[in-house]
Amino acid sequence: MSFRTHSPVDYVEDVSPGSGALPPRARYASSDAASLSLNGSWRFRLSATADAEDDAFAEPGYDAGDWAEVSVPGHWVLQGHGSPIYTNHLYPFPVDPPRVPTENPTGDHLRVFDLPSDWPSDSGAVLRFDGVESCARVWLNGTDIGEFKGSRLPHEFAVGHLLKPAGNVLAVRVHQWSAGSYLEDQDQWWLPGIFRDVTLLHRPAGGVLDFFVHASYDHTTGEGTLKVDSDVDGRVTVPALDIDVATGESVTVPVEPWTAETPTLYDGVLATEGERVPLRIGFRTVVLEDGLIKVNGRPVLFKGVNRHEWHPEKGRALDLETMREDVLLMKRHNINAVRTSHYPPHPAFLDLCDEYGLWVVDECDLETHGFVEQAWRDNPVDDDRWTPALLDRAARMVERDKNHPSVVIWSLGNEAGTGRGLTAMAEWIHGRDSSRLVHYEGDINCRDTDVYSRMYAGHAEVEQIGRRLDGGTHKRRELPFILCEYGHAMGNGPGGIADYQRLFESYDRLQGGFIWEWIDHGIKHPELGYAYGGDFGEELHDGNFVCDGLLFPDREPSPGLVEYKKVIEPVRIEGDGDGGSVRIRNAHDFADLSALAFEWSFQVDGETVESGSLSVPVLAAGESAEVKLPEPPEVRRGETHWTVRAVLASDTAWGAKGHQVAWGQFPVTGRVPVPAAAGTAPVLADGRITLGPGTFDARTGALTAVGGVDVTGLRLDVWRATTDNDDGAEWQTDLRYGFMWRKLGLHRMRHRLDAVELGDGALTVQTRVAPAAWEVGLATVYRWSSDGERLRLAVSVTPEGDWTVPLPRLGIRFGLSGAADPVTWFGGGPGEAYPDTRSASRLGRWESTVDALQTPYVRPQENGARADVRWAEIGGLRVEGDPEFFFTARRWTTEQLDAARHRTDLTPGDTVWVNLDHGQHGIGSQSCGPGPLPQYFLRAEPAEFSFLFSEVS
Ligand code: IPT
Repeated sequence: MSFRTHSPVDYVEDVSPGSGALPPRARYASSDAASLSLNGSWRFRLSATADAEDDAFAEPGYDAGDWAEVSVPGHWVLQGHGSPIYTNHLYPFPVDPPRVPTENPTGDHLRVFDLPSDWPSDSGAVLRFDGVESCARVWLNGTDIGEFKGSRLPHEFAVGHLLKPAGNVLAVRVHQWSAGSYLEDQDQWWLPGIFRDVTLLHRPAGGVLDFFVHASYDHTTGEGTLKVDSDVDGRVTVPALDIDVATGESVTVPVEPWTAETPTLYDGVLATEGERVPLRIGFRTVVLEDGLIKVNGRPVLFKGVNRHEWHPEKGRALDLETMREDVLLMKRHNINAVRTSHYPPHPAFLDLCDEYGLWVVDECDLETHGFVEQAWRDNPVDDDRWTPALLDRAARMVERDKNHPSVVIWSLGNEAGTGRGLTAMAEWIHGRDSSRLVHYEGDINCRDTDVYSRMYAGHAEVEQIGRRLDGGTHKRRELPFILCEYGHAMGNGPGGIADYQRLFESYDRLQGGFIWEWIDHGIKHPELGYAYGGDFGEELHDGNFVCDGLLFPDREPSPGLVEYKKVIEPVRIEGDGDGGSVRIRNAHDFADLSALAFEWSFQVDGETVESGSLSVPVLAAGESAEVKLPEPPEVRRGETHWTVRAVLASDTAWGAKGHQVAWGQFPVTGRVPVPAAAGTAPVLADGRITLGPGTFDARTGALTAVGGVDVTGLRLDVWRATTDNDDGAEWQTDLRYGFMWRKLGLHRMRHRLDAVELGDGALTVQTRVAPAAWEVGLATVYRWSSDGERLRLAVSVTPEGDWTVPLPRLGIRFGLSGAADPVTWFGGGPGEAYPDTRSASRLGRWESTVDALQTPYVRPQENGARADVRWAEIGGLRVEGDPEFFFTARRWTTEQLDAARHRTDLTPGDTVWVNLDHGQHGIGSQSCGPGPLPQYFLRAEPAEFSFLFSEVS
């Protein structure tokens, strides 16, 4: 006999999208119809299973006085009830679709509300949920009005007949796991709850239902054509364009087009008998033509990011200001496109994209990545029983977002394998909206899609694709290419993005890409700083793979974002080689240069000695000009540079006058050679050797002081606290050097002292630096000399044995005692830079503190190196490098940095550890993509480099 018959919670495991909801329709931000936000504090009760409690709580009069309270929108696991789980693609429950575990955290939410006194007395009303994870059942005043899945999609219910003026009881039961969870396996935290707005909307008789704004632009005539299809007839007015037409009728007038660079929106109104809805209309036409994505007749280059919704305390429950901050940060960092990975965002985000100007790839709430573990068996997207749910998701996205000019591409979802369900979605979308393109990366042959899209392809392959030598189906060969994900911004990195950008700008077919991803999903944590996977005791998790953004969790830009901003600048500023003029190229797709002002400055040894404004012709998009620079100032001695900057000429919606958009820097006269510093002989006395300002231990040859500055532990150093990109993802088939370095023991090098030799002009210390267990080593000679005032160290390194791996770093390290602040240097700055992340590093004089030199990656790792440093002063010591060096200083050792899991594991000691590196290995993107390109390898080869030490006077 079986006891599992019909249960009141059967809907949870039902593949259907739900029941009771109204058909999906266009979203509009406001109207003159009344509405009531039901956001705020709700009563809350958590149960361990879906059916632990009956539905008595939904009945009017139920006393929930002893329940907890949660904020809506919100996730209960971030409000003290249960905890979040992070997995990349593994389902955190047994895979047996559509069944889910008996342990199914279920949150009953209760809210009692009165209608405002001026709420209209006619009965039409709709209750709207903008996002609930993952499945909800809803009762109003004791009546069951339906249930739904599709976490990041809106659901509306007709409720007018159930409303009372006062004491309405809205009960919502939310289940963490449902059949829908199988469709929502995006790489992110699993966060149940009512995480977007809940709103009651008055629906007046004759009010607006669904409508579709068609606003196209003909670049050959400069005219826009507007037609608004509406389920309810009415009129459309656009005062600025003198438009007043009936719905369904089209009208063509001269307009300014909408582009991400010039986001012209026209305010209009859709008026039906019962309602007036404000419209924000952007005229633009998206087509596939000549194998390219063109908007308003021109190909576009996506300089994009993948954006998950994230707030370090509120999870995916974002407020408007946070969304605006995201958009402003993107605009200020030259980003022009967003892929809404991997679900439609809060609708207000798209309003902001329309307003400020960002191209949007709007992606459906769909990912079934976990099925990859079973060779995609039982994948819902290839099982007709699930197709209604997939079509429901496609429709809810397209219908909600179809009136946004910013949305230019619909994406079916992410990492869901292949199958008939995806084809059905693509067919439906193409049929419903022929004015946009369809994307899905998993459709490798572009059977259903209009764009060839890949993720994390290496540079060489991208170049092949750009050259159209990649083969593939006939259809695919005709299509443009985008990298929907590249440049994995986990920890330090991504490296190599400038090299991608060069490819994008060299081959028409390559229409750009989207960095993975916008922001680290760290959760603010009292002891750990920011928590990541595993910090909540999850039995399965993927660690800090969830912290892979260009922003830290608190939205501070990481060096990766600064680098990206430079790499994608919309104006290219290059020197002509002889210092007399500058070449300016307008790299926009649409905008001319009228919004920008140009400034020149002239630096001697990194200090600006003169500056002025530069008059640059108002170049159209794509045009270049050679612009003459003024006569350079007379300079007797020193290294000189021109710096030319493009800044906003006046305040814009997203940036203030003077905001720097682009810059270029080029040398005029080269570096003055570092003096030789020889002539003084080392003197041995009392167990010490002195050589000019240097004091050494006579037995070991170790430097102990430069003048009055104590120095400890100076020696060759090859180890860096491996970055996420050094470690690489475990599925990578390429060599993962982080792993190999550790295996070889580069983190535990032994230093054998072979000889301390006193000569006439030098103190020479011979050593061999090598790891236990292996034959490889680095014969290292430290040769000290002095002119009496300054102390010169020449290091020569000769690899011995069979080195099959590059070195993490190559240089020296030493400790300084006490506070070493301030730190000043002449070299690259202001931020960190590594061989393949150095585009944004600008030569100058910089001042900082040891603490401020650190880049606070959520999982601590190598960071903070300043590149191309000529000299640095720290803790009373001055160091000049020949050649230039990478400069790093911190209040903990590399070993401590390497061992730390969270920022809070790092506590400053008494010593400041300084690294002066002749080289660093590239960064790459191997935490998900390819490693560094060969030209950024730090190979184990013979090397010589020197430093000149002196006491700061
Ligand atoms: C790719 C996913 O699309 C994205 O959601 C994220 O997981 C990213 O990787 C890594 O952070 S999938 C990967 C297997 C290429």
